[in-house]
Amino acid sequence: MTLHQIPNTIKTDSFWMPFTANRQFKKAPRLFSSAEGMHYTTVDGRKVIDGSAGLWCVNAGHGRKQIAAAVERQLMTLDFAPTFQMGHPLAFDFAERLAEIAPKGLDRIFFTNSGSESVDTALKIALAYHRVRGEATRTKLIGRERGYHGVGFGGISVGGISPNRKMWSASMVPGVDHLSHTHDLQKNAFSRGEPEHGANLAEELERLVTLHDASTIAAVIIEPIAGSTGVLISPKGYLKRIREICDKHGILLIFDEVITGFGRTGSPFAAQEFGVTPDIITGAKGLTNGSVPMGCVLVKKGIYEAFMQGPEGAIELFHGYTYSAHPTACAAGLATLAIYEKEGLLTRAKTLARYWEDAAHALKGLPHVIDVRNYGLILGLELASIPGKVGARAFEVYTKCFDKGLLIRQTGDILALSPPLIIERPQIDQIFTTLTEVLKGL
Ligand code: PXG
Repeated sequence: MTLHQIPNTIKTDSFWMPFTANRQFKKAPRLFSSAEGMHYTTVDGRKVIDGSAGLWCVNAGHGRKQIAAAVERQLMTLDFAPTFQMGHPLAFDFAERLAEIAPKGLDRIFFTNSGSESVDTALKIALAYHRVRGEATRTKLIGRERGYHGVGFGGISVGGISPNRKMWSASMVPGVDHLSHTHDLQKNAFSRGEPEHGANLAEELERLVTLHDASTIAAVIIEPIAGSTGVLISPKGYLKRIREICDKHGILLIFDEVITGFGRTGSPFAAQEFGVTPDIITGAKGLTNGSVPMGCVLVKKGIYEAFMQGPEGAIELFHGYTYSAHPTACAAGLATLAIYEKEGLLTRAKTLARYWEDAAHALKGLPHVIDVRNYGLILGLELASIPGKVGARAFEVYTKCFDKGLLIRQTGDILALSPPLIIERPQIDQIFTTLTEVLKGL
């Protein structure tokens, strides 16, 4: 088989691929057939180093036998159990274990099946929380430009990426406003870690409070590091100031940690890394090492308690999914947490961050590179766009990297890297050697 050729037994017509240029892809499909550790293997037998942990989710690396064994065991023992007015022990065990690694106080856990569901769940909990406390006028939600919060109606409404919104602009959740994004290449290009400039943008929240009145605002949702939009790291002091303004006005703060959770920044959650505790955290992805779909919403105990009021026999929150705390997902999640703990993966990014950073910033000066930004084991690499062809240059880098055995992510003219947290230094070198070769050859 030639490069990219797929067995002619595979027909590509029926699968409508998500967030993909379907026609272009199907002309030259890129297909993986197996994965182990830091590597994928393509259907034509090539080894590809995983520079993106799948889609920011395979934090403990691929093919973890302990997770597979736990899933198999669970499927053979209890394949499904309802969690509506019923339960199974693993759901409770898993929630307790998560509460142990969560920021202090966020020890009530709601389970979902994806990041998008976690976001919509968090927004619904925030709105309902104010209502059960008798502040039913707090109905507005504040998101951010360039924010990504999944693809549910709640998530796209608070999100700030135009193509994800425009088709549905008349169907958005009402009462949403947005803060500005914090991306400022003029002031912050080639920052190492948190950028110096931009904390003042948090004051926009005060402006929105003045405009709408605090009594109308339920919650603010923010990614501590925005991933999908192209790795925007919050400026120094920004998150802390947002927290202060929320506290001052009784507004709930939600951190969307779907990508920053589970060790990506060097702490279990970005909230701990940046020393700012939100009221609610959304998670998914690394929760099960990407092995079984699952999401979680970590909620402050006080918020949970606010719901535990009325008659004891009354359902407190009319929300949940058939597969909330699915036994197989819980088994995968518990095995994942055990690996994270045994191998120190929730803090390992901290020990590699400096090496990663130095390797990344050596890309400065290569053709078309207009920014390198990094935190923990995350890299954003921004290229100058070809006039009139936004995204074309980065897509070329993306495909050339793939041809040279490196998987990364691309959005617009930004490339994002977020390797499994098990990565070793020689593999970091390999990733940056490949990137350098590709950039030099543009
Ligand atoms: N919130 C955040 C912050 C995310 O990054 C979601 C919510 C939605 O999660 P689900 O599980 O519903 O997809 C995400 C998802 C990329 C990439 O390459 C990022 C995501 C998904 C796919 C690709 O940056 N993030």
